[in-house]
Amino acid sequence: MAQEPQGRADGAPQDDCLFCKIVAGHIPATVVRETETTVAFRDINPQAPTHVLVIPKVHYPDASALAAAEPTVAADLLRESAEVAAEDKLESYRVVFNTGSGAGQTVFHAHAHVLGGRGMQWPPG
Ligand code: DGP
Repeated sequence: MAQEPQGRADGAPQDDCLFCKIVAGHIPATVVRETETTVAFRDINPQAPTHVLVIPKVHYPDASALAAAEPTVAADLLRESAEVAAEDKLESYRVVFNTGSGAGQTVFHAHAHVLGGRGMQWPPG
């Protein structure tokens, strides 16, 4: 299992963070929405017809760390997830926060996966 990096706790951008580079515009992404605090862009490896990542512009290693440090921005992720679903006209959708490598987290910058456009099973794999 991959070693999880120890993320900084002050929200500052990290030079080695892929999603910080997307926030900065240094790596291209298909951005669907942007607010003062968040960016939403299509996942490079979509698992559903709609698969959008909603990320905070500040850097925290996962959603729990974000919620502890900046709860209003964590709420912004949920609000923007709903906006993404509405824009893609999804009646049902799933919002996922993979937290820790054992749960499938591979990018240690907080993000919500917004998935929809197909039937889904429970429990997830
Ligand atoms: P997670 O496994 O929960 O950490 O999700 C990370 C997601 O990030 C994964 O679904 C693939 C996506 N991803 C990785 N690299 C890129 C990239 O360069 N661009 C975009 N748009 N998505 C990426």
